[in-house]
Amino acid sequence: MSDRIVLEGVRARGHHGVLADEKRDGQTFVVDVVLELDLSRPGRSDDLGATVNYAEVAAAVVARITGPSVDLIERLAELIADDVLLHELVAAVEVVVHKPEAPVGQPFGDVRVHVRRTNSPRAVVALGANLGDRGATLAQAVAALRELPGFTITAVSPLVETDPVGGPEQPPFLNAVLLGRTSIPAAHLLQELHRIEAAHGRTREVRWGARTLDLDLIQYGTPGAATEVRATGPKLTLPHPRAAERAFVLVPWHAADPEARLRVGAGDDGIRPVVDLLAGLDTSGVRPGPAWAAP
Ligand code: PH2
Ligand code: MG
Ligand code: MG
Repeated sequence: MSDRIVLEGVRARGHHGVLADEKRDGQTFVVDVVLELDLSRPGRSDDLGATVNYAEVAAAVVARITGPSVDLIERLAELIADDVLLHELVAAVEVVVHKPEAPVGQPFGDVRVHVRRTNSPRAVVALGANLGDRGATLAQAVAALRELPGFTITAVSPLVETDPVGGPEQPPFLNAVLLGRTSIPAAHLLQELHRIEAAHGRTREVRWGARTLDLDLIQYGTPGAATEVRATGPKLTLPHPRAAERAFVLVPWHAADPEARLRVGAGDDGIRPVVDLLAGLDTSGVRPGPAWAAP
């Protein structure tokens, strides 16, 4: 990604430093921030909502400089990077913190730290089971994802019990949705989900038939952001083509993330709040499920 927003020379007085004098008297800190994000969408739409408002970034930087004292400019840079990465559209951020009045004890021009941090893609995984001890199997699947290197769970929905949708006559499902951040590429993550399914006795026979465990990759990356993966291959379709119609996915997803958004359709303007999609769906087949078993 070569698009970037550069904010340079944000300056304020702060009380950071290892020495007691620095904490008492304060000094000037200067911060540069480079945000890496796709600027072609705001470039086409002229919409501030499709980019990051640099005034808000500057305000966040000043709040950190003037905020609670830390010892190291490394720490200050990390905190600022974390703040900026809360913007989903930002793929990566570079933060430079200068401390031009630092007590270096020698004549010097500037001292600064540079850090670069990336926003790892978010992944949405739907879980389902309608054979065996459904709750225990789903809890084991969550535990397996927690152990998966390169995958960090950020939220797990409550369990819902749901009437089967499609397929042959079959018992009710327990469903849930799990959110995570991951450094695993989408196709590889799908393989890992299949591996976890197989480890729980799952065989792939009747389409939409009963199963001990079903793990579906619903969305990878943030819709509209550089992290988003859209795919229409034979092995991987992203976002999941039927998620927008499935109350057994959207109800628990919304419970885990009320702000969730899903891309619907092939066009560029199909990003919809999950809550709006739910408003048009019959959710009568979805009931509260049991409490999660401790995994
Ligand atoms: N999964 C299906 C088909 N139908 N119905 C419910 N209620 N829950 C599911 O997880 C489910 C389904 C295909 O994976
Ligand atoms: Mg499924
Ligand atoms: Mg599946």
